[in-house]
Amino acid sequence: MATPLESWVGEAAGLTKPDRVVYCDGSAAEFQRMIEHMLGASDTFELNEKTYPNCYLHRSTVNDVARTEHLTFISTTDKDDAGPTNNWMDPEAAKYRVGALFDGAMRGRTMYVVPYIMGPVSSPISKIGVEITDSPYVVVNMRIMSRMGKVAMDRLGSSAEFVPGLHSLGDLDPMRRYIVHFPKEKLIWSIGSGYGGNALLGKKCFALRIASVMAREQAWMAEHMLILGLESPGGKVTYMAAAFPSACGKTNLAMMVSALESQGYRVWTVGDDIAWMKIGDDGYLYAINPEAGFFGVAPGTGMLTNRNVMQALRKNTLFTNVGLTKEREPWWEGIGAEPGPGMISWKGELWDSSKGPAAHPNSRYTVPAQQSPSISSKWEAPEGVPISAFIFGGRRARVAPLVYESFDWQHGVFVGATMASETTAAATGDVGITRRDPMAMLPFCGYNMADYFGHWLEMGRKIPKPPKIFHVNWFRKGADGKFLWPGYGENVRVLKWILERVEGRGAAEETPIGYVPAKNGLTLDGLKVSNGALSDLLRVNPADWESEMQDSRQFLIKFGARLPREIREEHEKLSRRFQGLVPA
Ligand code: GTP
Ligand code: SPV
Ligand code: MN
Repeated sequence: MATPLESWVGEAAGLTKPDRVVYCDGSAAEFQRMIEHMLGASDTFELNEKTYPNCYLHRSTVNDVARTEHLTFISTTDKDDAGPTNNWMDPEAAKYRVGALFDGAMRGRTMYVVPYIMGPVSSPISKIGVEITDSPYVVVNMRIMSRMGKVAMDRLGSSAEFVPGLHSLGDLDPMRRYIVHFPKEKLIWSIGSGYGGNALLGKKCFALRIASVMAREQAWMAEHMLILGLESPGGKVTYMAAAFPSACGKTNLAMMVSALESQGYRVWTVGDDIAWMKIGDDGYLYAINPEAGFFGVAPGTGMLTNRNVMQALRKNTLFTNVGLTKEREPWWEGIGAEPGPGMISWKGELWDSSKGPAAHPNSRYTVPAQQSPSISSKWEAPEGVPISAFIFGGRRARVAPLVYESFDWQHGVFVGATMASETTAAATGDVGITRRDPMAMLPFCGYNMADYFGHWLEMGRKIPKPPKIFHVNWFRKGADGKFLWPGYGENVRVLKWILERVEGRGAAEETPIGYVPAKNGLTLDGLKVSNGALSDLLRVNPADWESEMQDSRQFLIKFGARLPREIREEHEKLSRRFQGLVPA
C-alpha cells in the first residue's frame, strides 16, 4: 500500500510529467550535488572560497525578484471567506486553470520531493510540510530554511498529516504565474516563480497563510513576527515578538547589536520573520520560530548597521541578486565599503554608478540561523519562549511616534488592525505608498481578515497572561526628509522602555493613542539626537491623527458586518479621546 505521501507524489508526477523523481534526504552530500548541478548553469556562481567559504550567488530572471501579491490567491468556495483584502479564486476554477499550467510542466526536468519540518524537530508545536519542486535553487534554500529531508520523513512515517505544496518554475512568465492556497484542503499550488516567498512554500504559504487558518481552528496564533529575547542587567531575559511588514526591520531588530551592551542590555535572536504561538500551562503565550534560517534583505546591511548579520554571512550562505566584486565577494548598497572596479551587477552586467543599484533592492541572503552570533540558547526549545510584549510597527514618515503602548489588549488589537506602512521592494509594485497592513499580515492572512481580528480578540480572552501590546516607528522623518531616529542598534533604547513598561516601571505620558515615553523615559545617554528631534519623534499631532482615523475608517468599512464590534468601538473611543484637541 502506498503511503499518503507516495500517493500524492504519484498524482503530482502524473500531472507534471517529470523525467525522474528524487526524494531529498537533506544530507550535506546531497546539498553539494545540487550546488554542483546549479553551478553548471549560467545563473549560479561560487564565491571567494577564502573569504566566503561554501557561499554562492544565484541570479534570478529579472522579472522574478520579489513576491507577487497580485498573483497570490486564497481559494475558498465562498468568496467572503477569503475576504476583501485577498485575491480570490473558486477552488474548482483554480484547479482547472492552474492545473492546465502544471500539466506537463516538469517534462525534461527532475521532480524533487522535499519533506520538511516547520519548527524544532521535537517540538509539539512543529508541523510537517512536503514541497514538490523542479527547482534546485528551491531545494538548497529549503535545506537552510527548514529541517529538511530524513528528519522530516522520520517524523512523518506513513502519516497523512503534512501540508502538501506543489511548485514548478513553469516558464517563469508572470502572465502564467499563480500562487494558490486551498485552506480547506490545506494545500498549496505555486507555478511560474522561483522567488523566495513565492517558491519556498514552507515560509509564507504554509507557515503564514495555511497556518493562520489552522491556528484559528485550533486556538493558537501564526504571525508575521520576529522573536527576540532582551537580556537585562543581572541576566534575566524577557521575550518579545514584533510584527513589521516586509522589509521594515524584523531581521535587523531580532539580530541587533545593542547600543546599551555596556549597561547590560543585549538582544538574543529566536526568530526573524514568523512566530507560531500557543498558550502554555503557566498561562503565558509561548512562541517558536518555525524556520531554521534567515532569508534576509541584503541592502542596508553593513558592519555599522548590523555586525551580527555581516558575521553570520561569512560561510554557508546563498546570496540572491546581489552584486559580485572582482574578488568574487558579494556586494550591495549599504554594505559600508565602496566597490572596486570590475564589479558585476545583479543582472550580470559590468556595473558603473550610472546603471542603478548593483544589487537589486530586494536582493537576499539565505543563512542558517545558528550562524548568527546573537542566536538565543532557547531558539530550538521545543516548548518555545514566553512572550511578554507584542510590538507592531511599520514605515511611517509621518504620524506614528517612535513608540507607544496600547491601553489594553482590545485597544492593542485595534492598533494592530489599523497599522499602516509604506510599501517596499519585497513585493512587486510601487514602493513608498502608505497602505493599511494589519498586523503586517495583509499579504499573508489565509482567510477573511475581519475573522482574523475576531481571532485576536478571542485569543485575548483565552490567554491568562497576555503580552502587552506596543507600536513602534523607526522611520519617522523630519522636515529635511531625513530619518529622525538612528535606528538599528539604537532601537534597544525603545526595547528597554518596553521592558520597563512590562515590569510596571518606565515613565510614560498618556495621550489619546496610548502611552508614550515621558520626557526622561527613554535612556538616551551617548546618543546624538537633539531635543527637537526627540519631541518630533514622540509627537502625537491631532491633525495628523484626524486624517489617520478617516483613512483607517475607510479601510475597516470594507469588512462590512463581519468586522468585530470591538474594533468599531475602539475606533469610536479613539475619536472621542481626540475630541477637543483638533484645532477647528
Ligand atoms: P522581510 O525579510 O522582507 O520580512 O524584511 P524585515 O522586516 O526582516 O526587514 P530587514 O530587517 O531586512 O530590513 C529591511 C530594510 O530596512 C533593510 O534595508 C534594513 O537595512 C533597513 N532597516 C532595518 N532596521 C532599520 C532601522 O532601524 N532604521 C532604518 N533607517 N532602516 C532599517
Ligand atoms: C517578506 O517578503 O516578508 C519576506 C521575504 O520575508 S519572502 O520570503 O519573499 O516573503
Ligand atoms: Mn517577512
